[in-house]
Amino acid sequence: MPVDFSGTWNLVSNDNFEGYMVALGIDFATRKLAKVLKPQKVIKQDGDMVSIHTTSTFRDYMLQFKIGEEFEEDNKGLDNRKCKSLVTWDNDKLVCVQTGEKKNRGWTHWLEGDDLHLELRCENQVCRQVFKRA
Ligand code: VLP
Repeated sequence: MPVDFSGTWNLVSNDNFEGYMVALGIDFATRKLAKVLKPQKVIKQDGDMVSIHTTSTFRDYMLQFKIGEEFEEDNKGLDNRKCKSLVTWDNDKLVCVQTGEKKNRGWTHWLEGDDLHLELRCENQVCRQVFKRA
């Protein structure tokens, strides 16, 4: 296990979240609400088992998976599209490929100094988020 992402993390920057949400087909009213959120992530990593709980004042999203094992993801409360997701290590980066209706969908987590980084990808849009420990 190269890196441990466990902890509570607060969003401090969010570049092109709007473009990512448009690519996911999130409606205008929801985007207006979502763009001002400062979500918190609670990550628990125990061997190959990982849970990522993203919480906000508007909506929460809970993801649990085993690294290297494909699973069905429902994206409930996000775009609500189902996809097949697979999370693997790429050196010290945790990479998720979300196969489904949307091309090039996925995300990558990594640590840089004390910061947690998250790149969210959908179609031709990339959103970059940075989190600091709570
Ligand atoms: C939907 C797109 C905002 C916007 C409307 C609802 C949950 C990696 C991964 C683990 C994500 C987060 C995806 C956010 C997509 C918003 C509600 C915001 C709070 O995280 O950490 O699931 O994919």
